[in-house]
Amino acid sequence: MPASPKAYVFDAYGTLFDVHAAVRRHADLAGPQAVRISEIWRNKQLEYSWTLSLMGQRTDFWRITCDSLDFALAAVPGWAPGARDALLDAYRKLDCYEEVPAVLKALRERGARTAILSNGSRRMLDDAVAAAGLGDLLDAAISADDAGVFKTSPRVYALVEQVLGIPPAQVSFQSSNRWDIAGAAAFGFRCAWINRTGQPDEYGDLAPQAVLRDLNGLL
Ligand code: 2OP
Repeated sequence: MPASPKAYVFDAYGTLFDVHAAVRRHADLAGPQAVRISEIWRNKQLEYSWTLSLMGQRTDFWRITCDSLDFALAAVPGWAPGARDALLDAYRKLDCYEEVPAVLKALRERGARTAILSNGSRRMLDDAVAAAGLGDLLDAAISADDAGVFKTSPRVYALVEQVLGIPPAQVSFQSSNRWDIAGAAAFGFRCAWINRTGQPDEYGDLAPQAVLRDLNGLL
């Protein structure tokens, strides 16, 4: 049986922080198609990250987050004035999922290191971690900014060893994004897919070691 991981590294958006919390918080401003706005916003944000990475263009994830919201608001009618600013402000302070603080605390009590590895810009991650009160429960919040490219480039996953000094085989990587798990598995991390919404599996050749409903399954 493999030894326990020395580090637990988490994707941020969708895994620790609920990306749909911003629209939920301002459902009155987002209008009758709030859920659709949130879905388009997230999907376009990811699309832009992959498109720009393939072009070799370096772009701040906050810029992508603003551009993708602009697309969603242009595509879906019915939102109220002030929606854009309110949604962007809320995105900087997203709710974390309820089990996150206790799970991070328990992992650290076992002696493991804990960290975020995210496409989010350094400032976005600092704001999100502070707003959710997770600062004392994380050893590091590692931004893809430092690699100049977004996940699923191996250069991003390589930042973990550079920052924590722990080799990939001793790292457990958690993400709710199956595409991120595929990238992390290809890189050599042990992976847990946090399948919060019961999605069907994909990327069959790049499977996680575990599929969990939420982060409590790590304990
Ligand atoms: C991340 O936090 C975008 O969810 C992705 O890296």
